Amino acid sequence: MNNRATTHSGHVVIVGRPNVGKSTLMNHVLGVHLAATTPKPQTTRNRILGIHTDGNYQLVFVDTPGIHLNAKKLLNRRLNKTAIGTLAEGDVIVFMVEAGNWTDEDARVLDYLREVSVPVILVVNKVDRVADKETLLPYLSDLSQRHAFAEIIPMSAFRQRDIDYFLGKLKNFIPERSFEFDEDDMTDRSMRFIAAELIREQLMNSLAQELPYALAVEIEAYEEGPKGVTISAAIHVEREGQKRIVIGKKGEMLKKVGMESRRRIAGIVGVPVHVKLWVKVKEGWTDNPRLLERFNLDRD
Ligand SMILES: Nc1nc2c(ncn2[C@@H]2O[C@H](COP(=O)(O)OP(=O)(O)OP(=O)(O)O)[C@@H](O)[C@H]2O)c(=O)[nH]1
Ligand SMILES: [Mg+2]
Repeated sequence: MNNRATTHSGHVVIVGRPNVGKSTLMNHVLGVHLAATTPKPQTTRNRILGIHTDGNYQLVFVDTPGIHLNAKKLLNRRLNKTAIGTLAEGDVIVFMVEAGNWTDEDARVLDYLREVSVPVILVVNKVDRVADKETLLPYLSDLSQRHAFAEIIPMSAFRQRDIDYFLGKLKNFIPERSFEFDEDDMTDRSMRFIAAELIREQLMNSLAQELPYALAVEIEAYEEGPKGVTISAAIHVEREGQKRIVIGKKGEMLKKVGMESRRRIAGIVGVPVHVKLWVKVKEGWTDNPRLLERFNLDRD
């Protein structure tokens, strides 16, 4: 006889403009640094699942690229398409904005959300950044006029008690359904994919403004041996000049990125990790359908 309590399971799609903290929220729910997060917009490029199983609830978070305006390059159009494409799979949508800010890009995201039939929860993130908390009330009241949100939750994705409150609210929207994944699954993505993301994260963190968008990381080998994991990755840039910057003086930049990404990846796999990096020039890859496909940027 099956005496297990009824299970609940559903997809929680997180959308919003770039840099509001979507991936940070997912990582803090999971308690693992799975998705790349950086202070720069357009960090996330793919749909990534983060699976949070707690008792008889399985919440499948769907992290998405930030929806943005002025998407001129094919890469940017793909990012928007990926994000918008995930809306259909949500049992509930989390629309994230940044406390105190409402931009044209936020408005564009909301336009897409007006078309969905499932509940939309508005998460107002980064409240820790608001010095004068009194300014928050008129801001929240203005947002509540813009759409019939199922909930409005101000929070900081860094604060555990905010995460706990958010999860508690979220559970009300998760239907009775059998689990889709094993209880200890954390993501739908391979460690190869996650490793490439965490290497790109460290590159984005280390490089100045424009260059991060010209980068793609491709794992050429991922070998598990008795001494740990050895990863060989190619970093693709668009121009020779960019290659020089990524390598850095006497290879210092590459060395730093290798060390930091090694630490991040080891934090997930739990064994020592070695990272070998190469830089290659692929002119115009951000507008090239064949190369976008090769770098996993064609589907989702
Ligand atoms: N102060 C503060 N910073 C936050 C909070 N949440 C996220 N951040 C920071 O905001 C920046 C962007 O976070 P991400 O999680 O990469 O944002 P994102 O929405 O996934 O961005 P894209 O992937 O580019 O769409 C990072 O520097 C985070 O550390 C928060 O609650 N408070
Ligand atoms: Mg992200």
